[in-house]
Amino acid sequence: MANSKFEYVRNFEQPDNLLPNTWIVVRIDGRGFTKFANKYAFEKPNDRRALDLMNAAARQVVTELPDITIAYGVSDEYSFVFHKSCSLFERRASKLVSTIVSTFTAYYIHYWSTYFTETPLSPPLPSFDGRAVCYPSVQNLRDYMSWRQVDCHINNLYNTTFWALIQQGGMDALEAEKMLKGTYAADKNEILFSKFGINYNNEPEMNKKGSVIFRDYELVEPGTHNAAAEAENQAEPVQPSKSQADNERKRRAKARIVVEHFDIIKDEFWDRRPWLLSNKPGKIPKET
Ligand SMILES: Nc1nc2c(ncn2[C@@H]2O[C@H](COP(=O)(O)OP(=O)(O)OP(=O)(O)O)[C@@H](O)[C@H]2O)c(=O)[nH]1
Ligand SMILES: [Mg+2]
Repeated sequence: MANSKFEYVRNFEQPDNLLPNTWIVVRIDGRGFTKFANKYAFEKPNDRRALDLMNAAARQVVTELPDITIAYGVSDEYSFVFHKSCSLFERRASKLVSTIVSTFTAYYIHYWSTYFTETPLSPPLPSFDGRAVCYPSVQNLRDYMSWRQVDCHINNLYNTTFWALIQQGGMDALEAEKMLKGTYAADKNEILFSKFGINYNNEPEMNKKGSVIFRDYELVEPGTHNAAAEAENQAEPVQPSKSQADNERKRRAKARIVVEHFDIIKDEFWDRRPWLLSNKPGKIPKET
């Protein structure tokens, strides 16, 4: 290959590798979505169309990147988890983050008119930032996911009460804020019930729990698999044989990618779905 005197600039490209043998989480977040939500008159505190649109875009990201084992989203954010044994893009942070952000944003704009049928998008168009974080253990990864879901719960309970005080209680934002200052979850539940007859438990699951996306296989009996320990004991990615890799790719491609609103904090969710941590596709459920 011919060298040129310009080629030295290549040396300015520095590595940004992510630590091997760790779970990589890429979290994207809508830029300036407080303003964006106002511009398109999103319903407060939860706009069904906006959340469905986030889920539709995230589902496409999971479809196009089979190394993603699970994704979790709430409000204007989505976390995509790459299995610790994935060698995708040589685990370079900038490549990984830019791929996720651009794929997600492209689909968000593509699907906009499906969910917002009356209001076409106009500049400034929606955009997202992204970051990649490595988590060394299954416990760290599970705690990360739990952190996001607890955050969803705390914010949603607060926002539901806040907006009830305003929309149904006739308060202004300052009065509502003052009323909620220093209150606990039980107090907010009580305000919702006694003042507005709202039982928080009956609020939509998507608002209370956020959304989780994964490939769906046949559930296993809890206690029959130990995917977490197996993943933990793996020192480096096990390279499957070519035929094994082909087989896994085909099964993954066949799997249905589902959007659910499950509790991902409890063990049960993970125990019944060992493929999330083992990265080995499970059994495709029989057609019903
Ligand atoms: N009304 C309404 N607003 C939403 C909904 N989902 C997200 N948002 C808005 O999006 C914001 C997301 O929070 P942030 O990401 O912290 O705020 P941001 O304005 O996007 O700021 P940056 O992320 O720092 O750019 C919320 O505060 C809401 O204002 C929704 O369903 N309805
Ligand atoms: Mg944001």
